[in-house]
Amino acid sequence: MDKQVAIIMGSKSDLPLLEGAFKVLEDFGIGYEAHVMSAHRTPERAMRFAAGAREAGLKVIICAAGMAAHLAGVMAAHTVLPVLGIPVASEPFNGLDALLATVQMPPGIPVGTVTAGKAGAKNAALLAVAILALADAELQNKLQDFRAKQTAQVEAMDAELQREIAQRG
Ligand code: RP5
Repeated sequence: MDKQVAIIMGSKSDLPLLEGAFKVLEDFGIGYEAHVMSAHRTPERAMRFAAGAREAGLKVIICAAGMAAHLAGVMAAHTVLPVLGIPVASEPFNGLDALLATVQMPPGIPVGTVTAGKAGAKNAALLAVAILALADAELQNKLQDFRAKQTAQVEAMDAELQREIAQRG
């Protein structure tokens, strides 16, 4: 399977957060690769990876990093591929630092910043799927099915809640 998405994390400590992103890509049948790279601790490796990503056949790069989270920005500076950034929460600022560092890119070098934390990992993967689906009608149909199932699940939760409330009466 061609690897279309790269998931880069600033540290192996970010891995548990990214399980949801792996699962989404696996559920949609999208090939991916994952690496630990740091904008600060392995700057040359991060730069080389981003610079070679398009030629390697990648289509989207997802970066997760905490603290002064420059990973997504550095990747975006070295590629024209879409780069999505997931702010990772860490002490003492609980992710607000990473959110600002990831989202506040200067004009000209965008990073598509998603929700912080686990929800962000899932959303980054879904956004990557949506980007890939622009050129893949089958994938777009799968995305629509995913949304329909999600809607049905929420409606089922409401029905369950109504039954529980009725039993109280
Ligand atoms: C960031 O610093 C990483 O993305 C991680 O979220 C945070 C802490 O890294 P470690 O000290 O666990 O390597 O670069």
